[in-house]
Amino acid sequence: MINNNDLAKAALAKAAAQVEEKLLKLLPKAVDLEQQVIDAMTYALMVGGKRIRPFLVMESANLFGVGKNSALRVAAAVECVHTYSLIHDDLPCMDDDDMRRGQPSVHKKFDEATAVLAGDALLTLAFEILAHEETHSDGRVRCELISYLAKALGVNGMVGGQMFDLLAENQDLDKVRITRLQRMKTGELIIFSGKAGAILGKGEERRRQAIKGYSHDMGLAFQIIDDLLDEEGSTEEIGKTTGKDAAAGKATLVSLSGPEKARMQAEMLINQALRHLDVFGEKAENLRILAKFIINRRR
Ligand code: GRG
Repeated sequence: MINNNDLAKAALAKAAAQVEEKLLKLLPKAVDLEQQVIDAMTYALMVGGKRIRPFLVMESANLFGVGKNSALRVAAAVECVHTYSLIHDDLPCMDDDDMRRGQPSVHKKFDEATAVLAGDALLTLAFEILAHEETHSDGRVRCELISYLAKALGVNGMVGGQMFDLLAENQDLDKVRITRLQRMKTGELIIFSGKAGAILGKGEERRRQAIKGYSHDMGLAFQIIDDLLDEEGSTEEIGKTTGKDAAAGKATLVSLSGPEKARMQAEMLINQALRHLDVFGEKAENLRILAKFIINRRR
């Protein structure tokens, strides 16, 4: 019998193939020495990854009746942004990691300057994609996407979360502060990915709130499982260096409550996320499969 993990992997792989094809088309072309930054962007994007965020965009777009091309462009933009964050996070001045997605991180494969520039170029490419009228014919929709994404990535989102994270080593954070840090650092981009379909499809408020609630709860659970894998998984299995949080004295919900309670909390969040999907009926089946996969994933 096919289990949930197999279903999730097959659904993710199908979406990944479509997004990767779109990403290759959207990557800029070079005429001279700037080719190196494009090579680094392409390397970082194509070296793999679960493509959870683009999957979320596409499934959300499906719930709100959005056309395939619009959904794929936003999904590609989100993966560009996510990849930028991983490249910069791996830099020696940040998390200093030599491996990502099972391969040398970008500053190891190329050099530090190229890695910084590749991250910057992926971030700006994402906004260029969203601003293009092929993404949506209505300029107000494009503006809303850009505005939400900018907020998710700025000081009240990913950048602020990363700053908080860098300064929080060896600090006793309580549950409220850890949850806020994680919502900023990784949660906001996941929430944007879920909300993108509702924005593109001009969805009504109740359904917007439902997909936002799902993405919020699923994102937090995703982060708790990520922390559990960092503590319990092997580097070979996960494709990046494990045990780093504990070594750096980083407070996570796992270090605060212990693995059993943390897993219980993740399960509770996933159940809550599933309840948000009730309003969408059968159409949300792939998002249910994703939520159950998040809790059981090994990488
Ligand atoms: C540099 C501004 C800046 C921010 C970096 C997102 C982030 C902030 C750092 C990533 C570091 C990290 C390991 C975060 C924990 C959760 C997470 C985002 C894991 C990686 O996401 P996956 O598992 O990765 O979706 P793949 O490789 O599957 O795409």
